[in-house]
Amino acid sequence: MTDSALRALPAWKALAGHYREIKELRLAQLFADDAKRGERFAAEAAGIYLDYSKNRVTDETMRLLLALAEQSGLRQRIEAMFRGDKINVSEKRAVLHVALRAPKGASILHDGQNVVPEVHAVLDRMADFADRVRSGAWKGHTGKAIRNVVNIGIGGSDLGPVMAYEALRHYSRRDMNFRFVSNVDGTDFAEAVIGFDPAETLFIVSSKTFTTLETMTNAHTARDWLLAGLGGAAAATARHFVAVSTNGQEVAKFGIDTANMFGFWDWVGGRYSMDSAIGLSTMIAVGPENFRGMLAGFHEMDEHFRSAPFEHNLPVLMGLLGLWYNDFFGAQTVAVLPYEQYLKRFPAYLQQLTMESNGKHVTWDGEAIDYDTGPIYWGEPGTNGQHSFYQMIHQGTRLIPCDFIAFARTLNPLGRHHDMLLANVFAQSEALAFGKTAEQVKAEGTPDWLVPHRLFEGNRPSNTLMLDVLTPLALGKLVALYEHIVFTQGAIWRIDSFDQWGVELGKALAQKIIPELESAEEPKLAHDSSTNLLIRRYRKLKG
Ligand code: G6Q
Repeated sequence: MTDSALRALPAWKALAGHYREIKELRLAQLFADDAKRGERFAAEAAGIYLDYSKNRVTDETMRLLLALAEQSGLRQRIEAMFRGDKINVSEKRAVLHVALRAPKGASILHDGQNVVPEVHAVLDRMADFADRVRSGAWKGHTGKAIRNVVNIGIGGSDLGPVMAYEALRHYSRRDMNFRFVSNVDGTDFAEAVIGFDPAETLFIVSSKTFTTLETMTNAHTARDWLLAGLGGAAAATARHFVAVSTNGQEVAKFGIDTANMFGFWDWVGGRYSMDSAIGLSTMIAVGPENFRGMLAGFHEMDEHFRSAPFEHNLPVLMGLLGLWYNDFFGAQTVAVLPYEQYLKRFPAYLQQLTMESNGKHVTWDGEAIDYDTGPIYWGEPGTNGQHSFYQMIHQGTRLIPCDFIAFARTLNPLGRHHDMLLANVFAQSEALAFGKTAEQVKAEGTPDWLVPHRLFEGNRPSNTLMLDVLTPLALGKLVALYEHIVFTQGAIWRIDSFDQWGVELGKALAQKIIPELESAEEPKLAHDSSTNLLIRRYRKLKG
C-alpha cells in the first residue's frame, strides 16, 4: 500500500523516526537538563499565556512539528479560509465565521461581496432588540415586560449559547431568567418553563435551517404552552417568539414575523455560530456592549492565528502538540480542565466543536485515512474533577494529555479560595509531569507492599493556559483559540472540518421509525431482529 499524502510528507516520516527515539524521554530529565525549559517552551499572545513546557517534546520535536505544519500547507489553508474559498468541499461552502467578528470597516469577501457590512447590520438589529427587551420597552401580549428568555435550539444552535451564558453569568442581568431547551425529550421543555409566566416569557427559536426535528417540535410545544396561558393566537405568537435562522420562508410559516427574525448565512457552520445571531440570548443576557467585547476577543485571536509565525502561534502550537500525542503516542483523548467554575459548560461545547469537526474517516478528497484523526475531548472544571477522574490521569494505563485553563483573578474574591484553586491547578500539572518515585514513597515510611500503589510514574503531559480574568473579551479569545486548533489539525489531517455527514444516518432512520411507533395498526417491520424486537417491546409497554 502506498503512503497517504500526509504520511508521505518528509516531516511526518521524520516525526515517526523521532518518536521512536524520544518516546522514553522523561519530563523530569528534560527539566533537569535545561533550567530555562519553563521559559523557553512558552508563548504569549492576545493576553493568553501558554506554558507547553510540560509536554514530551524537545527542540527537535517542535522543529519537526512546525515543519509538518508548513509542509501540510497550513499557511495556505488559513489564507484560503480568510479569502472565502469554498474549503468546506463536501457542502461546497465557504467557511467564514471569522467574518462574524471582523470590525466594522473590514472587508471579507464571499463570492466577490464584502460580507462585513451585512454582519454589522444584523448585529445592530440584535443590539436594538436586546436593548428593548432589557429595558422593558418590548412588551409581551398582555403589556408586561419580558423577564424570562428561553432559547430553543440544538447542537450548534444550543451548545454555544448555553456555554456563553454560563461563562458570562457574572455579566448577565440577574433580574431576568435564561433557560435553554434542546432535547426532543419533553422533560427538557417541561422543566425549562416551570415557574414561568407566559406573559413575561420570550422564546428565541434558533435554527439555521428551521427544519430540525427537535427544535421545531419544541417550538410548537412552546407555542401551545404560550397560547394555553395567554390565548390570542397570532398576535401573542408575534410578541413572544423571535427567530434566528437562514430560512425566512419557514420562519414565516411558523407565524413569526420576519421583522423579528435575525439572519445569518450558509458560510457559518452551526458549531461555529455562537458569535452570530445564534448568540441573541447571550446578547440579551449580557448586553450588546459585552457581546461586542466578546467579538473583539474572537477577532484578536483570529488576527493572531492569521499573522503570527507558527512558532509563536498559540492555536498552531496547541494543534501540533495535540496531533503529536494523537498520531504518534496513540493517545485517544484530550482532557480540558478549566479551573473556573463559570466555564463548566466549556468542555461540552468543545466536544461538538472538536469531534463534529475532526471526527472524520476520509480526506477532503474522499480518500480513506490511514492515521488517527480527531481525539475524544472531555473534561470538567477543577477542582471537582480531581475528586473524580483524575485518578486515572495520574495512575491509569492510558496517556491523557490535559489542557489546564486558569485565570489570575477571580470574579468572586472570597477569602483564600482563589489561591487554593490556583495552587491546585499548578500542583496537578507538576504531579502529572514529575510523579513520585518509589524511593520518594519509601522515604516517607510507606511499607514496601504499599509502595506500588502510592507511586506516580509521572511523564504525563499537559498544557497550562493562563489568562487574566474571565471577561467577554477573554471568552472570545478562548473559543477562537480552540476553533483554530481544530482548523490546524483538520488542515494537517487533510479533512473537511466543516461538514457533519455522520449525523445524517441516525436522523433518517428515526424519521422512518417514528410512524412505526405511532401507528395504531401493528406495523410491518423490516429492520434487523434486534431493532424489530425493541420497537415491538416499546409498543407493548407504552400501552
Ligand atoms: C453544527 C451542526 C449541528 C446543527 C444542529 C442544529 O455544526 O450543523 O449541530 O447546529 O443540527 O441545526 P439547525 O440550527 O439548523 O437547527
